[in-house]
Amino acid sequence: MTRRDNGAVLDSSAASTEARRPDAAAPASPGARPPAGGLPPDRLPPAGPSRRAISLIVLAIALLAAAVIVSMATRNRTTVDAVAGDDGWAGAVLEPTRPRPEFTLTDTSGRPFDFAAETEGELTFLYFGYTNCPDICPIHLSTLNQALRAQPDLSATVVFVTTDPERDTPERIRSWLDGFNGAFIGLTGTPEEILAAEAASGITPAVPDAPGEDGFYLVGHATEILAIGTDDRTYLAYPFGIRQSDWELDLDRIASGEVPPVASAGAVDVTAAVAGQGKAGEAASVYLTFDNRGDDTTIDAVSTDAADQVVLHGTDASGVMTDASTLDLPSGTTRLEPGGRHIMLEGLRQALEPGDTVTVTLHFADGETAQVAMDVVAYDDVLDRTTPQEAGA
Ligand SMILES: [Cu+2]
Repeated sequence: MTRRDNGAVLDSSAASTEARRPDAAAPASPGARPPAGGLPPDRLPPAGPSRRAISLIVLAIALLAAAVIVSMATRNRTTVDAVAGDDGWAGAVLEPTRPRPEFTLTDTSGRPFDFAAETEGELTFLYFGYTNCPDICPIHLSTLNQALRAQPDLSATVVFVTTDPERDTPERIRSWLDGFNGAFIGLTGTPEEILAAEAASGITPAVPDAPGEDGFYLVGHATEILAIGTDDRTYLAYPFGIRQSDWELDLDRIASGEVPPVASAGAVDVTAAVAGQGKAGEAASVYLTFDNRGDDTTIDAVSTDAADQVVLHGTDASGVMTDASTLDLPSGTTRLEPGGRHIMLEGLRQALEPGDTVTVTLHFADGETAQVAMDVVAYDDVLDRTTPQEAGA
């Protein structure tokens, strides 16, 4: 159940940011394991301000946390239900999944590293931490390295981004990573560039603590390792504390071509999603693939902030496109693809261009909803991205 809880916490980056702040202020030893369900940055409380100021801050944070937890519990019910299905992944499945993050930093040889371009199409593990970290960073990276070594047929790229660019020189990052695996990629940049990379990855920004008398300081940072698939979706997050054996189970599944769904609602998984490009004021098509593990069901409506209205287009017996008010999803696989049924976003509020992301919400007849975030692709890529893929999917 702990893992399910993590999935819920990670559901939206905004919620997880807020939810984690209280942990950052709570007393915690750098060696302590985070409580189940939360992913606290590994940091000590600051030593500076007065007790009264701290207790006021703690009170304010506690109230904020309570509000966030209540609102999360309300807003994410569907997701919690969905994640509690039969997915069984050891990592927390991100719902909705996100595209591969786009940012550029500098690698340990001093060259610019365009993350999305350099790792495109590769299974990638992305982690933000720092080399002076007393335990979480070394244990987490070492566990990942051992799990990957146990799966030698699986090709994966591991990218470490420092959250402490002042002390973590490229040379220091290189020698520290070499202690785990010489193939691990290390990145650094200006504090602004690193913040941008954290934001692009949906990761809580790291915050350095005040230095002690000896000048040493810890850095509070998010502790999840993100997994980004060969389909360029960020679909799993591994919180600190995950065991090597659990990680190996997920790597087995990934190696056999299995991927976490784009989104889930009840017994329905959305296993692929892509949107075509479109100009502002005009229309764009959305193509989804559904895997319905339960009884026949129906999507009653689709909503989005990206367009004035959403129309479900069906095809009648003679192949003529017709407006349909609902979309039937019989048990099994249903594919919306070019030339067949699709979802039209009409009256785009702004242009959708390749590389953008668009989010729609599916409303099922039984009251379930699912948010689906997808890449916008150029017309000439639509067929490639909607054609069925083999390999276990
Ligand atoms: Cu760390």
